[in-house]
Amino acid sequence: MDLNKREYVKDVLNKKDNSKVIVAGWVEKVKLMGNLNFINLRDRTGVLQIVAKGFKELSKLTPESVISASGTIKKGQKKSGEKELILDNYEIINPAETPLPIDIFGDTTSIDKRINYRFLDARNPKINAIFKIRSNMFKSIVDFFSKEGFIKINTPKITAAGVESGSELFKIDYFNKKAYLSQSPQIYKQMMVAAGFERVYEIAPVFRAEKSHTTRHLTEFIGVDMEMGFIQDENSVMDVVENLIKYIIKDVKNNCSDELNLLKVNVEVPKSIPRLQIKEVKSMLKEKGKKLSDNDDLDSESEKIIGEIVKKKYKSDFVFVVNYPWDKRPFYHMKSDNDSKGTKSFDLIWNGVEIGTGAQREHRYKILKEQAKEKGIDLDKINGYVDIFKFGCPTHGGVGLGLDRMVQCLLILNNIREAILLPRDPERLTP
Ligand code: AMO
Repeated sequence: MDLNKREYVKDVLNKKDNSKVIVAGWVEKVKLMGNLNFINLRDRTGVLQIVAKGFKELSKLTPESVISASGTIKKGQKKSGEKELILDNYEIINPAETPLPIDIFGDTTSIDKRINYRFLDARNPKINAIFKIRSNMFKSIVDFFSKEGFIKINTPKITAAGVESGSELFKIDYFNKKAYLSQSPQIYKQMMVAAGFERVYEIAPVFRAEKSHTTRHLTEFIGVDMEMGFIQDENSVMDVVENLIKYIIKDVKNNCSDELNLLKVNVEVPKSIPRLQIKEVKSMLKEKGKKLSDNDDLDSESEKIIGEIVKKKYKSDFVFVVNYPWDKRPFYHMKSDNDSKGTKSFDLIWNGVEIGTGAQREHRYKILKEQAKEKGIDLDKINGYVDIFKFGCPTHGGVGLGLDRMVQCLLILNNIREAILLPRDPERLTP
């Protein structure tokens, strides 16, 4: 059968009666009724009923086999009048063995086993829909940044040192030298602002050697990082992040309504995202029985509670928490103007999960050196970083967002592993 002439199910369903077509896809179901047999054929666009008069050998056709089929389009017998294909001929491209190792269309297989067989799992239209939406989110982010004049950069993922003090590095053997997998493009995005690009972004893998067994941590995730120059303060960055979020949700709603319906997800474009001082947030938490000291960070439980409070009080799924304590922020965050214990920083929380961290950066060489010293970091060890601030660097700031967490939050998935095709965590290196 000539696969060059193959048409998609979605298009075939709109053809006039008596049109001759060739389709190809996976056998979802075979119904044997003696002389009149039926095949449900699925491709990436939908499911088509094939009516086979005769073809007794269809009893041997196993579910999930891949076939091509030719025939004539006719209005079907169903009430909906949906078109069917009256089969002339078919070819088995690849037969599927039985039994299938997972329950593709049911919910009896554990997520762990489903991921072992992701190439089967993703044949479920609901799973497929998650990744179509994820793909659209990626496109929305690229569209938004391009529209806003950001340049897309690609930075090395094999590096000599890290800058994210809190997270662990994966060591690699680099021709007998020590090297690490990149835990953030932080240095490079700041470097490219100083290089004169002013506005840069990157969407790329980020590696974290954290032994976290949670529903929101991966050891390899996709970071959406941006950095922008000549900012007034951290609010300039939050303005852009807020517009990005609105753009993504609007775009996904416009382009993925079928997938959102299939997943029964209703998302609203936020009107505006409240910006709350961390001190204020801590007193709200205290009222709910969660006590944190001035220097504490928000743990995941606090983020969950604050998500609920904000939803009730501000009718918002999102909140920016601002002015995190210097104790808990990396050395490159700028300290607050009137409070050396605070920073010009923020986290973005979506339905109780942190999806982004950002700040105005310290661009003044001397002060940056002092801040590094205060945190016990030897700046000489990250030479490339120091030089950025010696030869003309504007005020700047940026954010790092986690794409996988954003997909998880948008689709209200209970595990980040549902939001990424092939997750990596402390226990998983395959497939
Ligand atoms: P941070 O370390 O907070 O900040 O990371 C930014 C965002 O990345 C996501 N994220 C993760 N997603 C999945 N698994 C993980 N283990 C994981 N760790 C982080 C989260 C988080 O908000 N350089 C700064 C960003 C900046 O200031 O521009 C940074 O990397 O969504």
